[in-house]
Amino acid sequence: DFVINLLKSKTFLSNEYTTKFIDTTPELFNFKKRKDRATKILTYIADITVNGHPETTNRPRPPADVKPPKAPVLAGTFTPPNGTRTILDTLGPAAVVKWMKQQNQLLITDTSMRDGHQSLLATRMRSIDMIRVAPTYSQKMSQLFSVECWGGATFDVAYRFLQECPWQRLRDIREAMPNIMTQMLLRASNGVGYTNYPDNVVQAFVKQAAESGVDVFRVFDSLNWVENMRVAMDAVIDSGKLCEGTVCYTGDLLDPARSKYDIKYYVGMAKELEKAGAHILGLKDMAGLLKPAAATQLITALKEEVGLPIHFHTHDTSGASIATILAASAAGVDVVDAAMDALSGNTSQPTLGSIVEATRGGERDTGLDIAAIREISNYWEQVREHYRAFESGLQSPASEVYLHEMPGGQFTNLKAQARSLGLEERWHEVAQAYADVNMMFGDIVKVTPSSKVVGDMALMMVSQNLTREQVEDAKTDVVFPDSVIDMMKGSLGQPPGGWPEALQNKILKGETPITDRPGKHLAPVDLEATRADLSKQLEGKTVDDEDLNGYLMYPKVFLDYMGRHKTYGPVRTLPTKTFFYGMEPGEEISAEIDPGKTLEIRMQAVSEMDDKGEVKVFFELNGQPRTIRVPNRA
Ligand code: BTN
Ligand code: 3PY
Ligand code: ZN
Repeated sequence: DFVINLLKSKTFLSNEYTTKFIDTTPELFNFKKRKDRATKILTYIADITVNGHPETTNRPRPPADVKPPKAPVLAGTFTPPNGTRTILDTLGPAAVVKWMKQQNQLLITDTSMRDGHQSLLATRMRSIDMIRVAPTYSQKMSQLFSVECWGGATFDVAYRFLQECPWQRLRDIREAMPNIMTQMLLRASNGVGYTNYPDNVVQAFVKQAAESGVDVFRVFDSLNWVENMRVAMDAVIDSGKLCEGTVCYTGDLLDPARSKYDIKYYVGMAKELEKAGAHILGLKDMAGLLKPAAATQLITALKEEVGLPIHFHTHDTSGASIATILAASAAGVDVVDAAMDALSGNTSQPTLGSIVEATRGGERDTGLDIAAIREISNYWEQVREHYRAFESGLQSPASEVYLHEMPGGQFTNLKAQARSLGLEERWHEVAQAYADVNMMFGDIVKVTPSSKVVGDMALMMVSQNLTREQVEDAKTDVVFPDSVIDMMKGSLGQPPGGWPEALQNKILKGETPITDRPGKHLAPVDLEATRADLSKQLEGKTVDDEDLNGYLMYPKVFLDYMGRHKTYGPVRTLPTKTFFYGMEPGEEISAEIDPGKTLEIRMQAVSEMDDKGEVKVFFELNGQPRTIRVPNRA
């Protein structure tokens, strides 16, 4: 019943639930028998029940008795306390910066809804599990600096694997949590994709993200090339939201043998970002490599030389990140990222509750309510159980991260890729190869998408038993992965000091690389022509700006999503267990497909397969019997 109450509460998706144009234009389907949304959802449940969900087949299952997660119960009505969003909304970005500088407490960004599940659960967390707890954040965590809940890998995973619209997720969270700033991760010219996009596509995307609800944009470049960040940064600044221009940390500041990335390098880049108009300086330690003593040096230097508030992001892959957080805090960092306890640790962010406890009573006391944190974390703990299929199986922190330097978000992914290539047993060789490739490429920043290129190369070397010497040897023939060829052509931009020439020549076989901004070589997209063309592909329907921007980022992924949406309807309203595992006879669920329009679904039974290979699934829908036939593909 809590589900019903929850769904009735103002908090849950008071917007439209579904991808607008399909659902509001039934005439689209006149060419065949039109199915209503309830029938589509029943078809989905029947199909998953009979055939399983492709993403969870052969993966560990949630405990048999897993219960729907219960969000904390909130007092009837409340006015959200003022938070950072209130300042941004009423006074603008400069006022937020001014406010930040006046604060003594260590400010916190909660990453549970983005990097937390991206790094622990393969980015598979569904919107419904986030939106349900957003009102609790609004009411009890209003002192948070921001909630990171969008961007990075979440954008395409939403369409591709979760069959839901990322824009709607953003609007829903925004509405349920109007007083705290939302934050997104933007890969500068790579948008939320893996390759550079034309400038006007990046600009349109940022404009839409700002309109749909993003307040803080963390903008980084995968090679730390400021030149390639300006288009995105300018677009953020123009939108009136906060631009967090970001330096990615790599290597080891304390190692004299890794002098390429020294204090001077980081301070220099930070100053460039300040000049480029950043409101906040992001320091992004995507692999969790910044050691405590290095944090003291680096934050102290940045504080002295740059006038911007500093926002530090790290990962706990080594297990040592809390020490670094405390060192950064003592050196005067303004904001740090943390994940709620149940979604923290290992390749995710450091533990939010533990940071709150560790700083309590000191000069940087966060002022956050530890009881509220426990309540919210208990909710995330129940949520996490539903995603066992996506757990990495990583058992412990590992100092090996200082060898391979893989970003937290890539680690488990690359491990899964290695497994699928039959290289699981050779994982530690992959880790070593990853480190070798980094040095071979000139010691580069490794973060999406450059990290993926290094990973592709490392897997290739291990699977073909190639050593660094062989790859570098002009006389040994090597077939390089496309992503490596592309990066050496300059398609992701330029690393500090350029690419190693001999290797680049070998890879490009005489082709001349570009050395200026890839965006300069990409013609602007005719947005209105694209909209018209997309509309045609979608049988004549009006295409709004969110859908247009989704299509521009990921044309095929978006179209596939739309195709499935036509068949299965607003499956985002289903409980997570139902979405991934279907239903059992006797089970009852509800799904609110529009504000106030709730489907009460009871599954009765599943028939034997008939001679056409079909199975009948018997439901009760709002008390009325319904039978759905699906092919048995199992
Ligand atoms: C996905 O493709 O992973 C998410 C959407 C669900 C697609 C449904 S699941 C049942 C049926 N079997 C498939 O392989 N695809 C559809
Ligand atoms: C992303 O780009 O998705 C990242 O999380 C990089 O760290
Ligand atoms: Zn991260």
